[in-house]
Amino acid sequence: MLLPNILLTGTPGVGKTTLGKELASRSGLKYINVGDLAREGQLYDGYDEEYECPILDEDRVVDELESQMSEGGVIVDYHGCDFFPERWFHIVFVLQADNSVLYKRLETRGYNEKKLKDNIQCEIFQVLYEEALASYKEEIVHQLPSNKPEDLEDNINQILKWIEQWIKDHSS
Ligand code: DAT
Repeated sequence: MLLPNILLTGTPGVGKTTLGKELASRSGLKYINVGDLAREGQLYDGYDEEYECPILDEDRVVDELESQMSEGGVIVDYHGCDFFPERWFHIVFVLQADNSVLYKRLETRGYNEKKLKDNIQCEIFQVLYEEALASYKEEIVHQLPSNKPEDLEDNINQILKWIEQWIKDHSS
């Protein structure tokens, strides 16, 4: 059976992991968190002193994921999307949260002042939405509100329906 690949992207803290894991458990698709994958495989290329975090080795991440992505049925979660091959994804969701909501979530994570400010600005200027539009066909890029538990439930139900329809459309 053919299965679709789904990209969940958006500013850190918008709820990608929460949605991705729940969606995987309800759909049977596989969930991959690119941040975790990079940590486990040490897929890094240097260190960013300003943001105090390792720099992702994008080429190695792509190589690492290629065979699974060609098989299909993968939900990918990452706060960036311009380095993945366009052909990998059948649909792209950009999660969004209100500033006040996101601020509280990132504060709880213990982000420093600079990291907090930069991430809130990233959300205000819709950086990830613009990146998704520049990297994928406009008609497969969708924004999803991710402020409250009801949003999560609505998003899951909507995506589950889309997966079901995609499978029907691609079975012969
Ligand atoms: P991300 O993976 O985008 O960094 P996350 O899934 O770790 O974000 O979520 C950050 C926090 O927000 C976490 O404490 C769970 C909470 N959260 C996520 N989606 C939510 C929603 N729709 N309603 C309420 N809280 C949510």
